[in-house]
Amino acid sequence: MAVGPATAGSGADREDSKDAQLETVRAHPAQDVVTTDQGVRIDDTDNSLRAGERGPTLLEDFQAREKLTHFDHERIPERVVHARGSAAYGYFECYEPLTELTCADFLSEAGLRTPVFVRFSTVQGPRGSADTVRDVRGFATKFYTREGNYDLVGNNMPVFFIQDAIKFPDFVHAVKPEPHNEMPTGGTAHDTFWDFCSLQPESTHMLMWAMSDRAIPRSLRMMQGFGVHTFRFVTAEGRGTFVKFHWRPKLGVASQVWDEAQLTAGKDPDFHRRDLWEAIESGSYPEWELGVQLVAEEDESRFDFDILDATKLIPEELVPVKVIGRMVLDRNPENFFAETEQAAFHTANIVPGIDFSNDPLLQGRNFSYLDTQLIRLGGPNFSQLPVNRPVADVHTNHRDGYGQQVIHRGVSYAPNSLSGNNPHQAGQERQPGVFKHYQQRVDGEAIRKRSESFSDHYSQATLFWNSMADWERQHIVDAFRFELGKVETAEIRERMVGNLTHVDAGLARQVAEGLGMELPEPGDDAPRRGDQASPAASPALSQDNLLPGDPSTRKVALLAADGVDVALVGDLVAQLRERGVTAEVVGLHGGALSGQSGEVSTIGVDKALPTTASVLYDAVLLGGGEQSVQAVGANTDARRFVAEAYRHGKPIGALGPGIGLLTDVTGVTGEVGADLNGEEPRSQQGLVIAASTEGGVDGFIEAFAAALSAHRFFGRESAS
Ligand code: HDE
Repeated sequence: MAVGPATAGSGADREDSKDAQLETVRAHPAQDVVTTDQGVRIDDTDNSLRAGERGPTLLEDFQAREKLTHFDHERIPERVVHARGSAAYGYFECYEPLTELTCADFLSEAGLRTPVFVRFSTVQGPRGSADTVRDVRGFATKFYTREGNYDLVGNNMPVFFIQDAIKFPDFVHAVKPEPHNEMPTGGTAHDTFWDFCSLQPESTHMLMWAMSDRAIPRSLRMMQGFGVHTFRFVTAEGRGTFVKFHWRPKLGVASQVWDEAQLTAGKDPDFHRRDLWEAIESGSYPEWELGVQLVAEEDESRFDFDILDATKLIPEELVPVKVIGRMVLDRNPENFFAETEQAAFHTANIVPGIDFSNDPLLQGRNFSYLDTQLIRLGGPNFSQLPVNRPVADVHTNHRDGYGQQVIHRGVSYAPNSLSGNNPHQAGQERQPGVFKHYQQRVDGEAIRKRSESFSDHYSQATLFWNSMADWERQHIVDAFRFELGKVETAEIRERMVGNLTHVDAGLARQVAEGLGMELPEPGDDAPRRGDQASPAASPALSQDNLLPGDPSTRKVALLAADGVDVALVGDLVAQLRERGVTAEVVGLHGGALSGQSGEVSTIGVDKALPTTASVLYDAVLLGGGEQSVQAVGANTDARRFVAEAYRHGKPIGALGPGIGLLTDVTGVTGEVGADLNGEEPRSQQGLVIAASTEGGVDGFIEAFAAALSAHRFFGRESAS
């Protein structure tokens, strides 16, 4: 327990300091007799104490009462938003001292590692909802620094739906399931959400992100993260610099497609949770780099948007992202409730060297998180829970409250003479390691008014649209059609499409066509600010420019059946695994496959077809020899597996007879199909083929790995 007498300067100095602290409270399975909560060893927890074998249970059965009572109280309220989440521990490593910008200790030394706990979440759905819904993802990081906990509570999108925190209850009431029937679970395709957004045009930029594939990530490991607000770095001398935080995944940014995401929600509602868990268990530790955009205080008004407005981003073309460190997640929690569920993040948990800006959304968040945690975690002592406890020492005069874990000795007021006036205040002078608020002049009328500089709700929505690749635009149009198509009230649909006319006429027209409605006249109430110093397009926003350089941890299903070519399949799997790819043999049945002469082979089935699905993989391989391919081709579920992968734009590799199966199942024609002839290994729109395997499969694997790195091939439709 870190709480105790003052020991100035002590605290964490190792990346595993948090783990060491947690070890002191871990309860390992005991090789002992079961006890009550009071430590009394007991004989039987299966039968309650009865008056006779068939008689009533006795009130004096304290064991049964204790067991049932504890169970009855197991649940706590789930988070009001971001209820569903998954988390992991790891460390942050600083690349270079940033002392010119901030006095934050964890950013002060190259190679310094600080333990972290990161929780990813969806926003709308309850704790038990599916992972792959269309939604924003939370990306909350707790840094257990030597100077106290710093929480960077961000999302996977750089902007937000509203500008002022006072609108948050309205927004959440609108996005949550409808009040009368508690539907839909986990999604935004319903009237109240679109009613609110259509009446609140400041949401338009964020809607563009939410309708893009960013809202259906392939993996939590393949998402960017953003602090969203403008924060401040503060130096030891008190000089401030505005800062925006960016997390960049080493694995690139990748998404599912909408049809796939919906199917995944049924096939594996825990898809993202499992993916994160398995990656860490297998030693493929997810990694992000932390970047910052820096704006000098005197440049605050240099842009044609307000940097205090959380519905705006700073285009990277205007202010480049400077990479300052990396984060690796390398340890799964051991108890979901104790760690992931009880974790409490708070935007106001900052450390010396970091401070707020006047962003009105951030200012409100700084109130809300502690407030909600007081009820969710049952009182004011939740920072003593193991996952939340800082590794820095804690000395306060706060006392008592539910669940107090500390036996405080001595007095609890200041000034005092009985404890030598301890814990004492550091005083007004600037001192290393002591938090001091950034000093800024604040002057103004008390006024409930949005700044004029927040009034442009469309320019950056247009910027986002302009920055998208064709396939991204198509997916955005499809998403609007889906979501608004589910809205029952015609006026809401019309109002929303009317707003979209201010973003882009073509977008609005396509959405209107899909909904079968007339294109509404654009209103004239869409102010755009300034001289448009921002670029017309920002390539940094397109997922096309955020692909990984290699295929590592991508998941490939090699469809195979009895009669398999053992040498070939063994070679394919081995070569893919060498490249860091997770290659799995998906067999028509479990166990092992037989070889070409019917012998029991060494090819074990990783997943039997009935237990898995195409949507759980990034790519498919066909071609384990003639017999195997024939059996796969005769199986309806296997054919569907391939067809779905094709439909979802995934790489499909086919060898020898597998090529016939590929063309047969997908019906691929035209330009793409034409290229599927010939002897040489070749790749066209993610369809990678090799007619012969006699000279080895190296060239084929190379092309297949390149296709995996490219993630998806949406040009297939247009090329066929
Ligand atoms: Fe949150 N948000 N939020 N939020 N938020 C919560 O805090 C809130 C906002 C974010 O894994 C709650 O402990 C207000 C923006 C994440 O435990 C609550 C406003 C961003 C998480 C709350 C916002 C976020 C939360 C619910 C408008 C991205 C999950 C439970 C001003 C920058 C943290 C809790 C975790 C959770 C309030 C807007 C991110 C109610 C008032 C913008 C990642 O306090």
